[in-house]
Amino acid sequence: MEPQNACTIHPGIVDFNGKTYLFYHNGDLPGGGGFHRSVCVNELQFEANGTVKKVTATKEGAPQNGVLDPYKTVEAETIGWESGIETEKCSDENGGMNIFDIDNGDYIKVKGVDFGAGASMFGARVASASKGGKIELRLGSVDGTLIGTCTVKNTGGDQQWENVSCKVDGAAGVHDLYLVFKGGDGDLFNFNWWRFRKEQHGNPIFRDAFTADPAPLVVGDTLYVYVGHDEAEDGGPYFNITEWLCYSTTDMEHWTAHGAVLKPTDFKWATGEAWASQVVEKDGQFFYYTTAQHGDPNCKAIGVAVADRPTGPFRDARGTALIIDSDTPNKRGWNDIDPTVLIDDDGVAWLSWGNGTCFLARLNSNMIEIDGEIMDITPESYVEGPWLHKRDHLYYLTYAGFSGGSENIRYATAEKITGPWSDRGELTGNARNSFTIHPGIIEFNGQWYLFYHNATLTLDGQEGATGRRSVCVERLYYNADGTMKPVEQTVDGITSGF
Ligand SMILES: [Ca+2]
Ligand SMILES: [Ca+2]
Ligand SMILES: [Ca+2]
Repeated sequence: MEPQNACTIHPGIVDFNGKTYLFYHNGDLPGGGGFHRSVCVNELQFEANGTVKKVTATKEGAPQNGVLDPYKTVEAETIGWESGIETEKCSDENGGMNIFDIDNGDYIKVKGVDFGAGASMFGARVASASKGGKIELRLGSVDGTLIGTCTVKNTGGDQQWENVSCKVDGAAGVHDLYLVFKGGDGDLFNFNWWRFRKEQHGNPIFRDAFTADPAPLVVGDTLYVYVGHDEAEDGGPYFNITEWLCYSTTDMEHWTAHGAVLKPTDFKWATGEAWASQVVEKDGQFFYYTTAQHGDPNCKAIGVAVADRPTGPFRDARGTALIIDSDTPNKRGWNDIDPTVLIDDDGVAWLSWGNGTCFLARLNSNMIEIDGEIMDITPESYVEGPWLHKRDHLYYLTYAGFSGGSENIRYATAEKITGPWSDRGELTGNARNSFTIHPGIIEFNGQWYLFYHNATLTLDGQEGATGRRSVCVERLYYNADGTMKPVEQTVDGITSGF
């Protein structure tokens, strides 16, 4: 490369996305030169003999290498070109930097944004100590096609962050996106991040089958949800659940059905009844803790199956049930149901389960034996369906309680998993059209979710019912003291808001 108009030059060379790049500096920014330098990049190419071709420094820089995914959170400080804005350190959680000095007419250009089949919403994380303003979303140029306008109001401070959103129409395929800021005089607002949302159908999330008792599991970049397959017929028994199904997603928008991954009859001691269950991962193996009907003795029982992959094939890990009725003090024939497992930060796994009584026991490190005594940790208004999770240092026991003639979701928290547990009241109200409800709580890509079921789906002319349920999901938020904010069961699910 020829000398640039700064008093030094400095190479930095790297391979990225199949190309090689030369970083250097020049003095081309307005006011630059001498020791006021600015970093540049051009592509580096090689001769057949391995020597490097001479690089011509260009104003255009290196061509775009890939497209930008607008459906993942994009930092507002992700910039292809800008006019009038500056960056500063952001005080928001995981905020990195934020954009400030946003005046009327300033803009950010982001090149090569791949909207795919189409976007339906735009959301942004903003703060404003003034009257706020608007973010115009335009394609191709600063006055190009307007696909949406997002309004920002005063948030009570220039580091008081809130989410705002707007509907979007007409964005599909790859475009240069312009975020154009409009408003009155002076600083309008600060801007941390943004993302778009695809078209979605909301709740229930699975529409190819009736599904119940959701149990989410994150493995790498994929979220799996294990469910019971509801197949009750009108006039028949309330419940007819003969297998467990699995679905997966990487974006919470597109779900892949994996079909049946386990049946009660895969346990030679079981006769049927694929009731509530949970899968956890330990050392690359996947353990499926299930409820099933035991043959002899005739009772509900907890089994455990194991697989090398989250989608199976799962096989009985013991050859016998893990828990049968006589293992617990109240021998009612059907109270040993609904297992949940939490693997604690110290690697110790805990199993909780039960109808009417909530039991807790340590699992052996092999994950298929109870280690020590079975404790009773029954919380307030407990019915069944416990779900254990941990966030920071707090344990959460979320479960189906009872209110107004059917189940709701309640929870308790504790500093130690063995208790004492503090009652935290209702998390949700009753499920629509379903006597039962069942929580499944997980964090995925930085967002917490509550999975549950109702019975609002009509499929192949069959309406939802007690034995024809359907799995739904809502976003879950915490208060500063670690308690969970009450969750409203919605039709839109996670398709609206950000
Ligand atoms: Ca400005
Ligand atoms: Ca940011
Ligand atoms: Ca029992």
